[in-house]
Amino acid sequence: MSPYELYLVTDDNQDLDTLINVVTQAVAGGVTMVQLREKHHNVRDFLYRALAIQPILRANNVPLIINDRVDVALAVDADGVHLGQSDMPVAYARRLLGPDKLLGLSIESWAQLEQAKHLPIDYIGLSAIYPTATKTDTQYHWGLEGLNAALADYDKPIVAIGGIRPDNLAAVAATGVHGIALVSAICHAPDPQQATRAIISIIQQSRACM
Ligand code: TZP
Ligand code: MG
Repeated sequence: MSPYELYLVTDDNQDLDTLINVVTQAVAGGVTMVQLREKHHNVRDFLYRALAIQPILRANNVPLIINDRVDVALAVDADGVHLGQSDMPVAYARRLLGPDKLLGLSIESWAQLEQAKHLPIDYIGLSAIYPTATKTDTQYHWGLEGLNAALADYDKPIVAIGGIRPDNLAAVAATGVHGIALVSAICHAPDPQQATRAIISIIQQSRACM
């Protein structure tokens, strides 16, 4: 199983108690990686939120990835960083992080995918597969066709993100993509643990049909 298989990205609008509850339940349900994505909190609260969820993740051997901020990741000794195209260039992030931390990069176009082939990253986030209300400024929508073409073109692990929900999940998983990243399908589920279990079962069934 890929370590990226079910990659939870947290919802920056959820308060600390909700964040802890969602992460606890998602881990109990079987997510394989968690990215803390903070767009509204200051750096101090970002760091405290990372420290709040880190023990849950460590106890379950689930890697913690920090979105955007290399400094926060280093300060809390997270397992990796996920960067976008306007964040610190990955070559510099790699210098700070050293060889062992995971480093992911969001890819929003074919030109960026081409450039990514030469970068010191561990995986890419293919953004966005479908339009999504969670992030309304997505530049390009890959769809299943784009995802399949990217999988054929790029050697490192690909995590699909954006607009993936229980009803379109099976088709995305059936492409053989290494990981599926979700925000709302888990964070907004009435029962995140049950939702996570159901999602994993759909992913495993789709893979079994490949
Ligand atoms: N990057 C590209 S789309 C997205 C991010 C963080 C949001 C995905 O959220 P959802 O609710 O799983 O569509
Ligand atoms: Mg970013």
